Amino acid sequence: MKIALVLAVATALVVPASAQAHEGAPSPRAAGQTLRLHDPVGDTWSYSDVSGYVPDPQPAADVLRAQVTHGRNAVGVRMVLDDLRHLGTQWYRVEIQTPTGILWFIVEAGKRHYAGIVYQEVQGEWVGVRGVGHSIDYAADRMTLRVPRRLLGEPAWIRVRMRFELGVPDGTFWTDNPVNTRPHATFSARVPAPAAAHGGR
Ligand SMILES: [Ca+2]
Ligand SMILES: [Ca+2]
Repeated sequence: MKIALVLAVATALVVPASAQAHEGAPSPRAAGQTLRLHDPVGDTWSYSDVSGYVPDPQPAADVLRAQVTHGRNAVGVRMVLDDLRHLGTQWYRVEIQTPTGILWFIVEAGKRHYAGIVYQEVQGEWVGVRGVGHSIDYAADRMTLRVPRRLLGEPAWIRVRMRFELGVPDGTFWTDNPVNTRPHATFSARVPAPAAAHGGR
């Protein structure tokens, strides 16, 4: 019953994507069903409640690579950082756009939960979500998120917008994303579903 409830919530609260559909100038086709992104070293930004974004190298928040895989059963998102550590609180924010909407996922890691907890953001609220898997490997500087396609409505394609944020107790935050060298990420190119996942077309 719990699973059914979560699925209903996820389906009901998909937000129309039209407003953001033109961001990021995606190419119409991604190579295969895996999209690989490479990001520069040192393009992290710091900010706080009282300051704007300032270029500020921070290896513990520096995304170097990312990968989006659109598999037959699930969408996989991987982020590789320069020097991921047990430091402060960390948020991996992953938005998955489909032809019918956008779903927001967050993996939060921090003191006493550096293994990470995955949430779905639904109308500003963070709710637990079943069936979404994640892992954080601090030795490999890598976070992996796996979202079943059924939770996304078995989409013909997806685009992903992702970013990493690190906050430390003095109120300083850093952010980076694998799509550009600016503080704010844009959506990736489309990653189509494997033909077998939507009727063999
Ligand atoms: Ca980077
Ligand atoms: Ca970047």
